[in-house]
Amino acid sequence: MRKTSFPSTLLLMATVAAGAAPTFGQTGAPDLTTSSRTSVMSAPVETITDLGQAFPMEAAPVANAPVYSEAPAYSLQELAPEYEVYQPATAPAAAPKKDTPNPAAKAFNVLFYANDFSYLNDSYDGPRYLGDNWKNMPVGRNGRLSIGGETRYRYHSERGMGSQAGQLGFQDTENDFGLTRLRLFADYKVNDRIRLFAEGIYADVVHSNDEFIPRGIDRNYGDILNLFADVKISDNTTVRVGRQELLFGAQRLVSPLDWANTRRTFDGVRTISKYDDWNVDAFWTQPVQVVRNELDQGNSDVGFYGLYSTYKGMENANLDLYYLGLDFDQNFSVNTFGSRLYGNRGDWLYDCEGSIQTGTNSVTGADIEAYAMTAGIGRKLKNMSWNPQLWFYYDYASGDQPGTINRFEGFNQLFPLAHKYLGFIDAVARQNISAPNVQLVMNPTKKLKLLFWYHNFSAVQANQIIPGVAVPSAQQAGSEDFGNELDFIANLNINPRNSLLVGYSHLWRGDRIIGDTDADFFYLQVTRRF
Ligand SMILES: [Ca+2]
Ligand SMILES: [Ca+2]
Repeated sequence: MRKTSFPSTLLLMATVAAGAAPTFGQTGAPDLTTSSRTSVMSAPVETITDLGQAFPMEAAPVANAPVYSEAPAYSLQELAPEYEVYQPATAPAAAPKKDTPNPAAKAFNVLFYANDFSYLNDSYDGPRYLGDNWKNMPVGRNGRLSIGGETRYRYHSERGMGSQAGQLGFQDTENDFGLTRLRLFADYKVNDRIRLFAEGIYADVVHSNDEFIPRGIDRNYGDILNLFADVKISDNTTVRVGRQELLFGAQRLVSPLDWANTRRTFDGVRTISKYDDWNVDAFWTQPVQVVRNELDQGNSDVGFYGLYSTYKGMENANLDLYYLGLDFDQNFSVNTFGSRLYGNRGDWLYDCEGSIQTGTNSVTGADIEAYAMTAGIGRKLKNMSWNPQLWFYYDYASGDQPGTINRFEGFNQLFPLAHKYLGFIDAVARQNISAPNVQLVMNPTKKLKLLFWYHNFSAVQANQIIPGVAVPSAQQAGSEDFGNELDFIANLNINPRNSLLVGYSHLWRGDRIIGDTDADFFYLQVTRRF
């Protein structure tokens, strides 16, 4: 057993360091800027925000993309239903294909409002799938209507991952449950200038063990994910008004969080502008809070706004520059300035992102001074079988220094796809973390993708907590060693509309963890789109 003498013990839960305090509900970002702490037992495990997060990562809009398509610039290939393998858009078309690619393979996007079924026109005579008859249907004089959706089932087997009353991660818990979800959308392009888009969701949990407490973002008994109008106001610019999901860059800071059973969304307005070398988006929104048995509403106490731009003028590389503002009325105001450079040189790949944060915590009066960075370099191993792609990453996010009472140095991860990064067990959020990690992706066949990802986690500030995402933990001050995690995924694309995902993760707890066991996570997911 590890020593847990009180003064040297941090009793905390994930959202805590983060400030168990006010969260934005499941769809919001954990309040990572308050520095209050709560004891382990008082930690309401089920309120932990921001659990899920899918794998999707998809990048900035493509040059020359149709106005309605936010198709990934880097058509990062999909591993999980939305997992991508890095494929620079500007690189020469991959391997020469003997047969023409199936256009259906790219029709669905992580964001259903960016789906593109325009290939299903009168002259198309390629493969067809369930639901294709409802796509791109002529309506009125110039209108087109597409209707479709998705069913997803995921079975979880979790050990040492909490989600029971009074139990944190790395304690003796076992939960087996299933997550079910249905999404339906209708996309009506009225004419060249106007478009209406609606998407709904129903998400639920099935489980048999009574001790299990579903996470807040597992259930939503009928709600609206997207309901907006697009109006093209000039050749370059479209204005979008209404409820809308947001996805920027590699989703390290802003994501619809597809892994979650409910997905994250926002109410507000966004302008989407495309020029020769630049895409520039501006938005002002309120995060929508998931309430399982009521209609979800935007949180009027919170403002999330910003400017996200992508420069496409370089060969084989893109540069993102952004500003993101997050105001939480009585709690804090944080500004995030960042950039991301990603691309390739031959078989070498790179993906680097850095952001700094300023602002104030209105509860403590402290100034916010924080930063985070990711440096990734990858290589396509072309001469090996299964087309491996190997990546080395280093992720760093500042933690609060206890000695500086007037400054809060903990990074606020905003609204990320936290599940994808820093381990699929979801025990580590992007704050107070130093994490070298290695990723290997392989394609044994066209339809099968395998991913291995190994992480090492250390605290930047040994006396501060590393917040969890879905899995909070009790941690001991003084030790930096959080542990190591191995993630494995196999994804089979049965066809462009149906996929099967199997995953297993194990987290070897380090000296820092106060608990009885390592964490194990097995899951199986079946997705059908139509
Ligand atoms: Ca609801
Ligand atoms: Ca401080």
